[in-house]
Amino acid sequence: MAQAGIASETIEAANGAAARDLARDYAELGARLARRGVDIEALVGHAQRFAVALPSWGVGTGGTRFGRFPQPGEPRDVFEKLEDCAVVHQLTRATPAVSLHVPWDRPADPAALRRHAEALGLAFDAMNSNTFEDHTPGQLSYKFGSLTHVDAAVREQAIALNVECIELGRALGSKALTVWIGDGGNFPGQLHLRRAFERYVDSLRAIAAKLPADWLLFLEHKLCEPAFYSTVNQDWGTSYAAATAVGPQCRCLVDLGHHAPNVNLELIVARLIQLGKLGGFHFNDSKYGDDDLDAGSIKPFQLFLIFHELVSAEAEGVAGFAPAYLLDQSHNVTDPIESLIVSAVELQRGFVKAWLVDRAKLAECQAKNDALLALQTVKEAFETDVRPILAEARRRNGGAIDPLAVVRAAGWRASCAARRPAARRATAGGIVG
Ligand code: PSV
Ligand code: MN
Repeated sequence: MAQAGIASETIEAANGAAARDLARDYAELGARLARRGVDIEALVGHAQRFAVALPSWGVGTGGTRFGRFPQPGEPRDVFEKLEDCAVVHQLTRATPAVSLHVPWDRPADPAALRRHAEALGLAFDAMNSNTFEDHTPGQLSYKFGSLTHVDAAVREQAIALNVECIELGRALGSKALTVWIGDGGNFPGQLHLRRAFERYVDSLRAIAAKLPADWLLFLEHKLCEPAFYSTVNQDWGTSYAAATAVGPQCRCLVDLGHHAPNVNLELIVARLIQLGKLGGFHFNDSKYGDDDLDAGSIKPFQLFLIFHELVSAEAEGVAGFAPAYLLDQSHNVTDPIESLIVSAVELQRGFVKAWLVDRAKLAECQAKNDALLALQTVKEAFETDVRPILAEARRRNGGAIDPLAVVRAAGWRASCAARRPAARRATAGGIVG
């Protein structure tokens, strides 16, 4: 039976205590926005419909190659992972779906897992295949690659796992498969760079041939790691070339942490929209290298500018524009549930602020080459404090006005620790499982 999340009375009591201040803040912000000709109610509507999927692997503590420091009460299987995800959604009302990783999340009974998710009010987003680790004793090893391996038998094995993901996803109601491979070379000369890419495309074509007509295949690129010299799908250009070669159901997925420092991510997003190949996102943030930190924690302006591109495309009605949003970050020193709550809200903040941009004024600045006023126009939206809008959207959707305070006060982590003795090692999570 699905473990009920936080008692609704707890949320209602906390909301009751916070309601008066929120009403006052909301009215003040509404008046300020009205002076700018902005209807606060429209912004609440945008906040209310914002949704980002949760990674099943994100509710476990992540780690680095130097170690991992697990939380008490970490989920021990996919059923418990969904219970934690449900709490994030219960409080934020912004995370209604979960993305699974196979074989980490391979259920013995998919129908039972689907019933469990439905009982928790959750659906399934994109499936993910793990061919970057060896799982089963005696299997062919992925040490030197998977979909691009020089040995056809290893490629077949990796293709078969992806096909299994599609079949499992069909049983669960998913509509997409995300493929990230760790394939690449650690030393110059190790790989024939062009041949490896050709094998990648051939393997992807074999996977795409098994996709139901209403499914999408997302290709996730990554600059480096685990291969430290060359990565087969290392950047958005490579990803675009592969997605184009594979066909119309294949799109590019942008993980914000998978680029060289200073790369202009919003420009990549704009290009992929323009080319009709933006599949979706893995949201996170990073100071140095990877998908390490929580969304919006380091570069909130960049996150806002990415949403500015996304919202512009939506507002302009770009044909076929419907990217998938997913969080993918490594929670090494925080409670993963708290990080996911804060990150979901951070994304929603970027989304709502992007709707605040005065697009007519911006178009005018662009037409006049007024660079300074153009920047001020986007900054005006970015600098607006939209917290009352986000809180009001959560309140109206039945979530918590202050989700972080509620998850702490309700003692969810402590109750998990009591119910989930760490008899065995918690399942994989984060960058290093
Ligand atoms: C790889 O770093 C990645 O971003 C891919 O999305 C994986 O599926 C995920 O992290 C989990 O390791
Ligand atoms: Mn990712």
